[in-house]
Amino acid sequence: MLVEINFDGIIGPSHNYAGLSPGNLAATRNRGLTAHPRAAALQGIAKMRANLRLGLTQGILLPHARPDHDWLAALASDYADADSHLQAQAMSASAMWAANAATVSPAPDTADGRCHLTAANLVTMPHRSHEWPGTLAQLRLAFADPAFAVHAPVPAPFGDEGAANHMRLAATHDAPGVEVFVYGEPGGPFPARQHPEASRAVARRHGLDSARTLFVQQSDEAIAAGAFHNDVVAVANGRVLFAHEQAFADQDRFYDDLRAALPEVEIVEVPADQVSLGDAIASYLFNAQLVTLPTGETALIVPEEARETPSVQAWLETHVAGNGPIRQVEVVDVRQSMANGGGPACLRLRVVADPATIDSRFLVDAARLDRIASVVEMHWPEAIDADAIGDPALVTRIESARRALLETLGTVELIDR
Ligand code: SUG
Repeated sequence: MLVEINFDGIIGPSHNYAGLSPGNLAATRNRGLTAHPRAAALQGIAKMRANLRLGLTQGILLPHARPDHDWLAALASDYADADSHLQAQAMSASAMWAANAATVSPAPDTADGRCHLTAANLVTMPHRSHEWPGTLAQLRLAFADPAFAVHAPVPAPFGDEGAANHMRLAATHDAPGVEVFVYGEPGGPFPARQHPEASRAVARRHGLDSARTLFVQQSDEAIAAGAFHNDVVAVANGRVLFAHEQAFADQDRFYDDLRAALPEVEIVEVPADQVSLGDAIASYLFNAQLVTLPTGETALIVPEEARETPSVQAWLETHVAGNGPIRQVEVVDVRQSMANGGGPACLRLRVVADPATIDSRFLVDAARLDRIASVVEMHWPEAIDADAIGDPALVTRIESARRALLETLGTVELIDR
């Protein structure tokens, strides 16, 4: 039986605020702050526990080997001698944002009836450009069953940021769906990270039906206002598209095409005169997990920041009190990730699959989350100052913390990745 599984990136022990992502306003604003990796990882675990309580199926992706010595070696450098910007890029815990790990096309959408996953190349940001080998190694383990086809990234220079720029709509998760790829065009103040050529290549590899595949341009205003990924201004689940009025370059045409491909679609558009693009991006209203509960109702899992933004709170209250498709709002605290521009939806990769076909080391229940939390409590650094990342004692601590997690989960084969 096919169900939607949310694979959350466990927040790694090197989580820090180095301000590495221009165009990501939170990360830039918080550059230099002291980060709290232990609290960060426990917040992520608490979010997963809450999702289990809602009756959702939960998976995990693991922190990558940091610092990334292989990447530094390819640059003819090593950690101790590297310039501080290379140290920060090699140390980044950015693999936590699993929405950028890959693009996933569930089996009902593909020509060969397998679920296809393409690891994202993330070439636009140097600190993320070396994530893919670690991601690919994990995807190949977790999805080794013949029910899946796991692909290496699309080659550079075509930037691909994975599921953060991809939406899937379908009458039910196990029915054929419409896949929407959202790309950006360069020319604005910030980089457009998703190249249309990458999206088209992913769609071809996955064997998607062109009648159910849309390529849509993200609006320049959204990128300029800080929506560095589409999932900061839009999210879809089942037959519901939830989007800001200014998310797309040609909103009307997109909606027409979507209605033609999926007549039962329900579009929930938030008008700019009720929630400005600025408020949407600051609150991460759309970087929410839009999920189907076991009852069949749709729930929205938002960060606390959404509740604290008056225009957003007012919109949510009115929508839930009315007859809109979102029937329930859940609130989670992921503030440590949020300060780097990563909300609830950034932290997860959705895969529609039969859980029995997935390597069980990548699936969690409450007891397994308790074991992961114990490792985090014992081994994750309490705090990392931005100017401390070159400290050799910190490097040792981070590496042994990750080893302890891999040993607990039985995944030591990933130690160098
Ligand atoms: O790529 N932040 C991430 C946040 C990714 C959010 N993901 C989604 N929207 N799906 C990024 O900008 C900040 C890292 C730093 O500055 O240290 C960072 O990489």
